[in-house]
Amino acid sequence: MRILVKGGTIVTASEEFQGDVLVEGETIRAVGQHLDLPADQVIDAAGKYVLPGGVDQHTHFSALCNVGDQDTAGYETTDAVVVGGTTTIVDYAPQDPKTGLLDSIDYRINVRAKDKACVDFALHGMVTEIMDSMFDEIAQFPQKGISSIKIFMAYNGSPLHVDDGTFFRILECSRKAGVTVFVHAENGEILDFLRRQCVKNGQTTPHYHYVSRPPFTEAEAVRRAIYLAGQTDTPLYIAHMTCRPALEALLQAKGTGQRVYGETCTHYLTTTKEALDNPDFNEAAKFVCSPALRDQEDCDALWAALNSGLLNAVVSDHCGIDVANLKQVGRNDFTQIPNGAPGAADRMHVIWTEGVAKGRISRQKFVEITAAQPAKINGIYPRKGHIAVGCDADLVILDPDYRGVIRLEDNPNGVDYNIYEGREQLGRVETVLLRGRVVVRDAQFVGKYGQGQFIPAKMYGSCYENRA
Ligand code: DUC
Ligand code: ZN
Ligand code: ZN
Repeated sequence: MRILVKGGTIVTASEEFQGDVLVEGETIRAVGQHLDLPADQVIDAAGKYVLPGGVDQHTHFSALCNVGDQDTAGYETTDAVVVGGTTTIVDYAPQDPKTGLLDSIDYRINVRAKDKACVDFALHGMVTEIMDSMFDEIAQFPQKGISSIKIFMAYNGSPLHVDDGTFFRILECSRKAGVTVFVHAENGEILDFLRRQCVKNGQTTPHYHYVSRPPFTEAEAVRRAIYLAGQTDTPLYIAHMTCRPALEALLQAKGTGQRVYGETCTHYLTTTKEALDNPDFNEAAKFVCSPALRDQEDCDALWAALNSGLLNAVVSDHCGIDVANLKQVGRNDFTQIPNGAPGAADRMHVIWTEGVAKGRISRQKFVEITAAQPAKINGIYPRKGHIAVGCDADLVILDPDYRGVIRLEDNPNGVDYNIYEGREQLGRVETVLLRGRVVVRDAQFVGKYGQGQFIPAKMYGSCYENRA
């Protein structure tokens, strides 16, 4: 099957030009101007942008919530993600109870995602229960195509928490295997104290979620993580950065030549902590995520950090947790509210609207932070995140003239809310190709459940390059 995408404006992280893309089978066969080649189907992209399919390097599908014993929404809900213009996710693979890293990864690929995933997916290993065997397991990541591991400095008292000694050992064995270490950087001990103190004082509404997670607890952990990574000469990737003091720590470390990198999330760029002040518990609980939402000046600092290159990617940190169900356990105590919100289906539209359409970032920067860099960091570039001969034919055709409003009912995400509900939407993904097949037409899913494949990653992702 040959598909010719004709007359669009092709945008990659490095260039923008009018042209055509010829797709044959699953890959891109030709890119150029006035391609006059036979095709089974021609898609007219005149007046539209042709972008690489989005790569969201931080999602949590079918994963145990940080509070309670239930899972987030599963891979069958990734139909909404592809409608939103993301064709690849790098999903977290937490350990299943009493199970090692590798077995948990296998189970995810062969059971959890099988016959369900609508997007292609790579995986991050994720430590959620410290085991002696895990250091040997990380050494085997290259054979499995897993190029990264995440650890939590927060959540003291839960199996998620990784102490500094274990973190140090993980840094060492990851460097030897070419695995990139992603860290959730918040000072767990101080958070534990502040949260207990709030509850003791009867301060139990979602408002106290951000009161008990102040920016300095993030900044301190970022500095400590950077220091430890520096001692082992391991590149470090800081997940979901939210605030100016944490960015300052990243900037200082980069200035010394250390290989340190960071991402932020759609919601930290576009939503402030006042969302947690809503007197309606349900409305406030939707925005309980960690780290907490911050101030407008932090949002502004994050946009600036994307433009300067200090931050490399915008991710969704998608967690499908129903507010009518799971979040209710924290109705009388905010510390019991499972953390996280859905966003993988909206990331591309919200960043296009708030970033490109409102003049905060260029179109090329958009591609860089939503597709190209995440693919490079995770060892799946240029197969993913780029438009060139030989790349997977993952293409998004976006209509910049669309004007609308984000509504859950227009793209149901498998969760009972959308944190961007009612926001204006400027521009819309109309057509999506996943490995050469049209899976979204007229902004509707027309693909198949199970069409998504596991994409093995190459080790030594881009964080290992370029000693600054
Ligand atoms: N960290 C994440 O990365 N996602 C959800 C909750 C958390 O603490
Ligand atoms: Zn985290
Ligand atoms: Zn996350």
